[in-house]
Amino acid sequence: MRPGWALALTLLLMLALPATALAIGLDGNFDDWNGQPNIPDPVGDGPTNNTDLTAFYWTMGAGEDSVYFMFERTSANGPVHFAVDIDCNNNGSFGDAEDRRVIAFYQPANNEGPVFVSVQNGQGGSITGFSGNWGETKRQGGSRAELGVSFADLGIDGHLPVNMVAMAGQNAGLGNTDSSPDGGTITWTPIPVLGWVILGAGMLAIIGIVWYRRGRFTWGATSSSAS
Ligand SMILES: [Ca+2]
Ligand SMILES: [Ca+2]
Ligand SMILES: [Ca+2]
Repeated sequence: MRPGWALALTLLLMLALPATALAIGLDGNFDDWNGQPNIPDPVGDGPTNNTDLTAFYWTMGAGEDSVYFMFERTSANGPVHFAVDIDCNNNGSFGDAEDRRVIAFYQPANNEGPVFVSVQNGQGGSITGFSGNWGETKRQGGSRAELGVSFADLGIDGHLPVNMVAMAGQNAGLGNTDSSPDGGTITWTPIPVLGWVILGAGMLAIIGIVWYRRGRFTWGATSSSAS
């Protein structure tokens, strides 16, 4: 392989690494979500203005032990229950004990955006709860809230695919919601094994190239001094 190619491959890997290590800060600031996986939802198809999802974002934590979600709705100031159902055992049902429903009760105020998270299993049993100032304030528009959940609380290790659907509803029971995607699910493997295999293969290729070039150089020097 020509040296230029090796350099190009190295640069490619350097570009790939920060993408997998990008960290989301739970701080009610949403610039860190730019470029993260997301699905937009139509404006105006929610039960009410307050419960009209406009986008759902998801990504993995930098420490590979948690996932982050971000919900966006139309600009509205009322309280709302955002939620994501996760088919953790990937069997097409959200109702198993292995599955999870993550509910974020978001109640924007003038100067803060409190988010109260409860994690339940697929049968409604409580797993854990926590809260933080992770949403926009009313003054900021009152439309976005972010949160993080550990793999441990989800009962997953991140290496197998899960199915997800996001919702926004007025009540904790989430009986009448705006769902995203409409009539489908998001399939996601938080830790993409194939990505790391490709990255590992790339690193091995570079090591091989360096070894080969150094070997040839030594051989060439020896050869020329001998002649
Ligand atoms: Ca943030
Ligand atoms: Ca919508
Ligand atoms: Ca399931």
